[in-house]
Amino acid sequence: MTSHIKLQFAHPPARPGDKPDFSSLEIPQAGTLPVLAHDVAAQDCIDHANSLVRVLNDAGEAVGPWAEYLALEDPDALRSGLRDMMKSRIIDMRMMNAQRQGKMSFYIQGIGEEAVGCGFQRYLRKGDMNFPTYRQQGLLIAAGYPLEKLMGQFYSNSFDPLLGRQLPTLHSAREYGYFTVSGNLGTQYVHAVGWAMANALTGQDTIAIGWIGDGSTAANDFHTALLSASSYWPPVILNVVNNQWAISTYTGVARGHGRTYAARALGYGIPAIRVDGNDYLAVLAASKWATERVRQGHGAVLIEWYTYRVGAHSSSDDPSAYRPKDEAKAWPLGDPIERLKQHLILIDEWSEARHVQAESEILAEVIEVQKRVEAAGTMLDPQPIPGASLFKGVYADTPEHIRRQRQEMGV
Ligand SMILES: Cc1ncc(C[n+]2csc(CCOP(=O)(O)OP(=O)(O)O)c2C)c(N)n1
Repeated sequence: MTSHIKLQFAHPPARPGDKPDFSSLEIPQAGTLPVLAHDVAAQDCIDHANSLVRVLNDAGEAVGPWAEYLALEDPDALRSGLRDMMKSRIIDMRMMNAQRQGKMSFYIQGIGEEAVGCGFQRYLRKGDMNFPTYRQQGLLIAAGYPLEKLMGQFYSNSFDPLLGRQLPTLHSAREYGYFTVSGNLGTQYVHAVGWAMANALTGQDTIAIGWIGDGSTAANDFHTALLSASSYWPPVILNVVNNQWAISTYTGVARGHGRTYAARALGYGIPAIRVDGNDYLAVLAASKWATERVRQGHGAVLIEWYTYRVGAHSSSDDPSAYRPKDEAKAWPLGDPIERLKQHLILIDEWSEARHVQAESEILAEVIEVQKRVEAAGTMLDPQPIPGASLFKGVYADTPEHIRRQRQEMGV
């Protein structure tokens, strides 16, 4: 007897040795989708969840209704966005090198995805809370988080606010709206929804922002959070950063036969839009719209950021084992820094010379902080944090048995 039943397996369009192939992606023209009402219902988001909100066209012009809605007149705001993204990339490059030199154990970079975190941060207010993954460091950089603390966390030395108790890049910065990063994928979503519900119940007007990668949408927490957000309508923005890969697992596995991650939210009755995550202006426009919606009390919203993970998943990963070497260069939505730079040059607010100068200023700043932070200890030159730190920040009131253990340790 022959069975006609066969399982299907999602495969990326190209593997190592093949020519990168993005020909099956549907990339719409910039400026075609209308801006949605803040109280839009899920059933009226079908186009926005299946297409792509884009503002910058191939020539670098800002076009269409979302550009008008953004109405960004201050070029300084765009220049500082460009600098945030450049700083994020420079930090990534220097930290990856430091990891390769054996100065730190591990590093996770966000190269190619800088626009998402750096842009989104612009519309947050004090008291709002991100529940980020390890790849949203751009939120902290754009929030002006002190570089000493950021880098101290990687080196786990006395500059580290967490005193070496977390893996590098799993920051915790409550006062900067950055909830402690959990290494367990997906938890961010349930925490964000729960935090948003608690704040709504206690009459506060701050909002929560959950972050998840495309691969992690396969975790139960994604669905649990969407159901709660759908039932209780808390002030939460749920972000899916679709960067095409979950380590070596192609995005098609987590997506299944669904069309987009944004469309998945519509089934829960949650409005959703899909956005060109390499277009800094589209990121700003979508972030402005989503934060306004949620602050006005219209309930949860999901944004899928469509982007590409240029670097390796982490310092422990080798992407040449599972994807073509030059796939990142072929990504049809380009590089977020190059695209914003091109736009600013086009509107006479930037130049190649200013770009080179900004790069060297940012590099000098990062090197200066890095040197100071490294002087407090690296894995090549360990300077252990005093043992008493073990007992800090754990209990508000130290229980008797812990107090005794501390006494026994003599710290
Ligand atoms: C619950 C859980 N399962 C598995 C892992 C191991 N793991 C770490 S990162 C990763 C891939 C995540 O990919 P994605 O969600 O797409 O985010 P990206 O790293 O691409 O930003 C996996 C499977 C984990 N940390 N937690």
